[in-house]
Amino acid sequence: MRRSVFFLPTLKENPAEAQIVSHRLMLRAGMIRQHAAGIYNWLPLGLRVLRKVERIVREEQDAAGAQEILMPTVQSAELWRESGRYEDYGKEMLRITDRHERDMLYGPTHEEVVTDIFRQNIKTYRDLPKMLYQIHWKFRDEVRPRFGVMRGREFLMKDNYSFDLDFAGARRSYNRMFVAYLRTFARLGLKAIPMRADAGPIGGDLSHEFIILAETGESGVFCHKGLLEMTVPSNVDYEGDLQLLVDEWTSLYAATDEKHDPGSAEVTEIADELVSARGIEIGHIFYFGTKYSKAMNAVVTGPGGEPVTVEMGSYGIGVSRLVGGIIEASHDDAGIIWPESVAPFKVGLINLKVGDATTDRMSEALYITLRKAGVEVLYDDRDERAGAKFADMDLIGLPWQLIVGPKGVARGVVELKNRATGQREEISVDAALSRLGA
Ligand code: P5A
Repeated sequence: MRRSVFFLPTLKENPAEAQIVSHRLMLRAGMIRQHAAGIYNWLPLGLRVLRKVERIVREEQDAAGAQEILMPTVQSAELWRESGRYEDYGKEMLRITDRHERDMLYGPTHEEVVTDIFRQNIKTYRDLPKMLYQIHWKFRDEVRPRFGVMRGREFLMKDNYSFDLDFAGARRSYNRMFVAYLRTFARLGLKAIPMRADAGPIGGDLSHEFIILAETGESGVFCHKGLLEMTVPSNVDYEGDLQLLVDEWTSLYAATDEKHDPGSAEVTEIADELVSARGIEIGHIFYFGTKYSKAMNAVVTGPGGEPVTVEMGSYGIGVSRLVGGIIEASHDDAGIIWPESVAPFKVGLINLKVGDATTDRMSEALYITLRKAGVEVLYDDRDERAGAKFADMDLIGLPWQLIVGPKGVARGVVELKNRATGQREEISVDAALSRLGA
């Protein structure tokens, strides 16, 4: 993509409305623009990141055996009356009346809709287990939407729902998601800590929140020090028994599950082995048994011909929140530092002297070669000051900067800068290309 045509409205100044660093940087880097309180437009740079996060989330859901579906955003209130949540959900639910005066709503979550799909189409235990997920927009009329995409009113969620014949099966589904979450967050370059949690309005008695550490987080983490050092297995056999792995991760909590008020410091040691920190909830998983299946009559025929009310769980990831969360976890004073797995482009190619024939020729050649090799590259071909180009490239945080100037070109060299380490080195054009995978 050529910077001269790319729709990338970066800002030099810090926008006054942004209180936390990720919100500031997303606005400054031209990723998002606010439409209304808690409702955002995603511009091309932001959308590229959102799609990459989405893709990793999807790959890990598929690997864990879940199947993707797409449910409507606008739902009928009737299903929610059946589950009993229509009145309970309160003001967070955006209620809509259609032209026939029917009560509708914009989905804040999809337990009811998916249970309805299930009961209409699955009748026998032979079709179990099933895990159905979607990646779709939700609306929750939050009292205090804030921090940009972190606490939006409209936000993108991955929501998965599991259906099993009995508790043992439901537990296996829960464990699969637990492990899929560890893998997903690791691929996104995040250290996520599973914490026992309240089930809240979703209901149920087994639940974990996944929290990434950040000074600006709204959740408290209170756990054994060892949990911060655990590493996620790079290879998982989902057909094997995952209970041991989950037990290992869940054995390292503090003695109490009570919500702990973290101090201001990022991670504080509060007792010999216990640490307290502040973090952002990026995922939340629930086992709630027959709460919805019973109320909505989601029943299958069991092995002996008897009717069995299915056991369910639901599993959410805040996909749009993750984009902000990754920035909270990875930035410096100059801007964003994208992990390669979600970077909007891998390389920022900077032409330091537009109009100089040899520099132009070299830059164009590099641009074409990288693109042909399938390397995602943003080519800054604008006639701007070098300082402005560097600042802009640092702000948007692409992992590599390839800098082409007249002096280097005369000697057959270019400069390669690593955004994360800040390290710059002069290397030959061929070496630069091979380092970038072209
Ligand atoms: C699980 C999937 C549920 O809704 N039902 C379907 C369950 N869980 S949850 O914890 O309420 O939400 C799941 C994740 O969505 C993100 N999230 C938000 N992101 C941005 N803005 C919001 N207002 C918001 N609310 C929830 C969180 O990451 C949460 O873990």
